Amino acid sequence: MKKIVPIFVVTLAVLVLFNGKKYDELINARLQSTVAVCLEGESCGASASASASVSTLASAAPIKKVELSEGSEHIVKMLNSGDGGQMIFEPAVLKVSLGDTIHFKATDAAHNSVSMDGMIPSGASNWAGNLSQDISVVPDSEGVYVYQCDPHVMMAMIGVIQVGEAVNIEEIKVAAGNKKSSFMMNSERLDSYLSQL
Ligand SMILES: [Cu+2]
Repeated sequence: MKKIVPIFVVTLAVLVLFNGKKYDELINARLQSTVAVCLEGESCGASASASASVSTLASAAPIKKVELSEGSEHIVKMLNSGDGGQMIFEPAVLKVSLGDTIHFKATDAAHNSVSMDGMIPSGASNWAGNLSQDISVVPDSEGVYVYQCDPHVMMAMIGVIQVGEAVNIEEIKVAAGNKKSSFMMNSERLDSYLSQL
């Protein structure tokens, strides 16, 4: 009779192992099954080609990095509506050299350009234009600057300028993470802009 207990334990262990293996197989099978992605009018291929088209789709939108802007004078328009959406600076992401001038143009009225507190290189001078005012800014330090339009900052009407090397990018990313929750609309804009540097 004493042998019954060990046999029971061994049987139980085997069952647990077997079921565990089965469970893993189930999970693997589920992970391997891909959703077929087919274009209208085309026949759906085998699962191999379906998974291939899934990975193609996933890598189809790489982040486009902004090139160093040509020349030493750069224009940023303040717009009610642009290619990137409503209430927007255009271009919203700019890479320039130290000593370059950025001209903010009040193409549409009731916007301004104001450097954001805690989002410019340490020791750099801030700037603040009036509403509907064209201003020209010559950043005096290397690094990343984030600026806003005061009336539309809640709609993430912001812009990013990299002057020379992005020496303060880590600080800017931390500050951007904290700032994001204050945007009522377009909260993905700042991260998206920073990813283009
Ligand atoms: Cu504005």
